[in-house]
Amino acid sequence: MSLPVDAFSCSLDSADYPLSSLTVMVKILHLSDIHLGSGFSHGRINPETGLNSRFEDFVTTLGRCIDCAIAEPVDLVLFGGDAFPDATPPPIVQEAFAAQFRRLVDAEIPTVLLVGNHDQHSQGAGGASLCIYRTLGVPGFVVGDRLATHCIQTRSGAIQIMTLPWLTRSTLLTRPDTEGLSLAEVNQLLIDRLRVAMEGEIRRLDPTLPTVLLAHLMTDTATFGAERFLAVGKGFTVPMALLTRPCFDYVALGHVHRHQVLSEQPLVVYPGSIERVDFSEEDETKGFVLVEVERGRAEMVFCPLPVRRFCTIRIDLSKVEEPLPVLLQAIQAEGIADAVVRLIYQVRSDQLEQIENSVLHQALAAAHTYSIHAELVSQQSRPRLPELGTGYKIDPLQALRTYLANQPQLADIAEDMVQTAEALLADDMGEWQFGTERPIERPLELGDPEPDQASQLRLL
Ligand SMILES: [Mn+2]
Repeated sequence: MSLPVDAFSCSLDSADYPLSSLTVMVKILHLSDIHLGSGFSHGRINPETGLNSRFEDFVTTLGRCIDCAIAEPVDLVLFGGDAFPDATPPPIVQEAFAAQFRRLVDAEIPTVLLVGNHDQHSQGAGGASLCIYRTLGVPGFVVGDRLATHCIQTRSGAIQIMTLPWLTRSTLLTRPDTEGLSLAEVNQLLIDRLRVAMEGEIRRLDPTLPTVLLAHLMTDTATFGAERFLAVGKGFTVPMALLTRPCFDYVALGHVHRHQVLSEQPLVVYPGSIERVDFSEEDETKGFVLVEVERGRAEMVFCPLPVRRFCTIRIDLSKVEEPLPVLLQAIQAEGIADAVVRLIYQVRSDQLEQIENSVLHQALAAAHTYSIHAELVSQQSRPRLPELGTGYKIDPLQALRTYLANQPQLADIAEDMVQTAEALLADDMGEWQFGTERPIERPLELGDPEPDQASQLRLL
């Protein structure tokens, strides 16, 4: 369904707003990456409601964002994409999301919902979970599922919002376009097409109105701490030069979960996710941003949210005499009350019987939830896969084969993985559907896994 039904498009004739260039200052709440319905493994069932406690956490946190939008009140809410973990959330999750955003309708605060990669359905005719808000004609709601400019009349005046949803290769390129091209060449072609498409939109902008670009993408300068090797094929990165155009007074981004300001002129901002989705976000402050935008100027303030703490306790006991007291001390040193706790300790096999599990469980009882990971260290401190230990240099393909040889549960797909890796390494697109964007369910882990980075990538 591609009929543009946009109640808020208006004529871009500035004669409608003769004083706009002098007077319009629009206050915006910009939030992103809600991922409502994810992270259940870090929660527990609330016996009073029967619901997962992490689901309740996410709903509470989303509620706080909406509370703020209404209390200010802001003139406009911009959501930067990734509402749910996938495009087909369970009804209860969809309902919780709708119930919060409904409050903005009641408060008559216009809202733009941008489509992120997690919101797009990759099967059949595609579509996005958020498009239902357009189909229903929810008053004041705009769905950004294509590159388009929406002129929105707010309480404080008119503002232009250019929406740029998550782009896939198939959005901008056809199969013949990419035949015989390397991955790098395809990326370049995508960027070129995007540049042309954006140029067309930019030429139609009213230069007197405040203008915001709302986009779900990875910029070439964002930090997200993941291996470049793992990032291959996940999507293309957009050069900052495409975003830092003088026609934009504010660039509202979504996709990267770590809050960051990428440019001051114009302001280019990832607000980050509103809740910790997993341990990769343990050290990140979560929140949203409030922005004041007028033509030629924007100011923002980051508003932290009081979200549940994640806490990793990592300790090597293999060289201590009395492992249990040391372990208990390490737990007590952390404020674990109501936190999601991950205890990772290394022991020698001969120390194992000194670790009393019942005592450990007691020590961790104050946590909201916890998991315990014991890692055995042999006297020679041999790496888990000796072939992948330090001091060995092997190529990525060999590393993958070695890893797969030690993972019998992956035997079914091992050959596919090797072939895909070969194609990627050879820069050969082949049958690799770049940008079909089914989220990778299991991150690729080579040797000693870096679960934080791998899962961060999976969730973006
Ligand atoms: Mn995303």
